[in-house]
Amino acid sequence: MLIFRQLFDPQSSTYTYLLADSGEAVLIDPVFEQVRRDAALLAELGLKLRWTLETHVHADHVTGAWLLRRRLGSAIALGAASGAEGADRLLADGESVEFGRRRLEVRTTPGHTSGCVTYVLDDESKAFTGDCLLIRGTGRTDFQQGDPRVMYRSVRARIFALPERCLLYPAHDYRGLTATSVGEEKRFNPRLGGDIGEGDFAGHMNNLRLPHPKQIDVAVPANLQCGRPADERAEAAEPDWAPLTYTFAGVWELQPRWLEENPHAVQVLDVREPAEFEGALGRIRGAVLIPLGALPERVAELARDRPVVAVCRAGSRSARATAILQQAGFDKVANLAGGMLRWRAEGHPVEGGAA
Ligand SMILES: N[C@@H](CCC(=O)N[C@@H](CS)C(=O)NCC(=O)O)C(=O)O
Ligand SMILES: [Fe+2]
Repeated sequence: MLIFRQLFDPQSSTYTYLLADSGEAVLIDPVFEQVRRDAALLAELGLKLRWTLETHVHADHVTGAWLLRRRLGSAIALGAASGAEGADRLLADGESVEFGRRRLEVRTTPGHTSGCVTYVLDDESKAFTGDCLLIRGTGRTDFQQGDPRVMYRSVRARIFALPERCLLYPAHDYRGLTATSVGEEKRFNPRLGGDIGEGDFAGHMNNLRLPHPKQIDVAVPANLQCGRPADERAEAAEPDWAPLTYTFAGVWELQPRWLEENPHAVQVLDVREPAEFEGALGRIRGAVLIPLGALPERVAELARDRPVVAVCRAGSRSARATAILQQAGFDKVANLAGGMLRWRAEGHPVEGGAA
């Protein structure tokens, strides 16, 4: 069964798409700053990332392709006309990229840039149009060899040639719209739908007068290297004080076993109510009790120079505690995965509690 997710980067209004089948995934247009999030989702869904696919060399954000390859071993592919270096595969018109039992077909759709491609799912139920066709709009054509007449022909001959029911997913939307269809855009696209001709479209596009993307001077050179930063150390530092897991929910988690083996490396913060702390589940030796409701007022009781591991009954309240601590400026914070329930179930030592 096809797995499909639409992910959003609020900074650049970029959509990243996850498609997967039989345990194998592709990401279309991943964003550098969202690699940690995307890797967490892949791990939670039990997916192996085979490919990162670019619709084009982006001007407004750096792709996550290089960083994902480094972290997860995925291969990088993008259009042959992109001019990018360092890809594992350069895609020509009509070629396919496979994942599980499914595949995406490559259609060259230049116009926003000369190297733009659209990826069409094998059954033509979905297509990923990059910055060629947007929802009731189009990508701009005023830089990176953009050309409105070329874009018009790409849309009309390559995208509008798909079945009307085919859902279209762009690389951006600046109003929060998420998807459209070939039938809808043929009728309602205000720039090139209906009877609008190539000259009309060029007239519209040549008068947009948009400011250049804020990131263009950083993004284009990095993306021409598939997202390899000029300074490789620019990669966001991962916490190294313990083997933490980042969840798609946005929480740093620590496994119970490591805490049992490294009891003096951290301060354990128990955020349950006093009766629970004294109750049947027991508590972790040395844990400091600050009930969650009192934590915002009592953060000063915790040392700022030692990592904090938050714990509660099942891991929910302590997850909230990690967010409160991060807001209060603590940078080494983690949630004890599964809380006291899992700590007990796995037989780790407790103080107090029922035998
Ligand atoms: N304000 C945005 C502008 C982004 C931008 O220009 N996006 C390009 C795609 S790379 C586009 O085609 N935009 C179409 C539009 O803004 O109508 C930024 O600085 O990043
Ligand atoms: Fe773009």
